[in-house]
Amino acid sequence: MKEWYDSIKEAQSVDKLEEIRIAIFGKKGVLAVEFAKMKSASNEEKAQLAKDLNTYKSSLMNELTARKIILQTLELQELMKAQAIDVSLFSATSETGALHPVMETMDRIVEYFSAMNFSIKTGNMVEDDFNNFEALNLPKYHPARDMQDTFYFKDELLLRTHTSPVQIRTMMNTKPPIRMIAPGAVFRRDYDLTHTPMFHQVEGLLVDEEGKVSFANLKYILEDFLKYMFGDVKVRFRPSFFPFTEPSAEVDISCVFCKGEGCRVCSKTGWLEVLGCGIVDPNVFEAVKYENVSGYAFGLGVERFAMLIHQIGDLRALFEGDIKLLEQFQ
Ligand code: 2NL
Repeated sequence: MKEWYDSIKEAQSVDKLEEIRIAIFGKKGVLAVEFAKMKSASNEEKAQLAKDLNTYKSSLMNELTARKIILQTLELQELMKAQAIDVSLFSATSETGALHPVMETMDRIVEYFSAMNFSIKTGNMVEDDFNNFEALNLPKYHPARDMQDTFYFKDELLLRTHTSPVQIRTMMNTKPPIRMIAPGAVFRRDYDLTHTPMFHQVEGLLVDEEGKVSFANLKYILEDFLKYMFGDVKVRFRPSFFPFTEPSAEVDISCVFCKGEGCRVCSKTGWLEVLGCGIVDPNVFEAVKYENVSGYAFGLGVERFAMLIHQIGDLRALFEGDIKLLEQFQ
């Protein structure tokens, strides 16, 4: 039996120790064999043998348990060492996100008009006929209301084709004066080199007492705004037409690519169209039941601004989610 004490002491793993335990205490283990031998012994011998064997049995069990605790502790320590985490190591570098160029441009536009005391208003993308068309002097059968150009739902609902309904709703539920901009996504059935079915607009509206708001006021703020956005550019106003303003104008800046020399982007004119604006048409005020007021309004496409600021040639590049392109605007 003595050699089993050595085996226990020399066991180097919990697994090995378990093998030894089975060899001693198992059904066919040495103790079972020794106890079986008792059958053929005399009665006095039996008593002595049983006493000796029971002593061995309990002391071997003690040794096994003691050794098991030591080996388990050692194995746990090994495991902890192997799995240790070095908290002082540098982690893998993580990528920083960035604003999409369209949103960055929109933020910059909003920043300017905020500083000029315009409030920022957003509204619903799903609109009705009155707020999107009727109130804006776009009567039934006006070509702009064509199914070709507008996404319609059932029940006279539609996706707004400009952010003007935000101004209409504001005028319907607020007394003048008003000084606001409406930034947001708008929708038109158009898809080619220069048009996407969803794009972003910022429209502005200022309303005050009759005779207080002039085209000169409009001209001043838009010139200041365009210089804020594009730096040292020339600005010019050209007569134009919108159903919701009268008189109306389109606004050009000197070409940011060729500095007005004439190039492919500005079709050799030296000018780029960037804005539409005008004095609010009396029919609009009538629709929202405003009396004895005057106002100006303007509207611009944010994607066009973003493309001119970042010199992006193809509008669709802004919407394809190409990581290579977006990474350039970190
Ligand atoms: C453009 C032109 C414009 C407006 C939008 C407007 C809104 C109300 C009343 C009168 Cl509630 N006008 N908006 C006025 C002139 C031009 O947008 O070229 N946008 C991209």
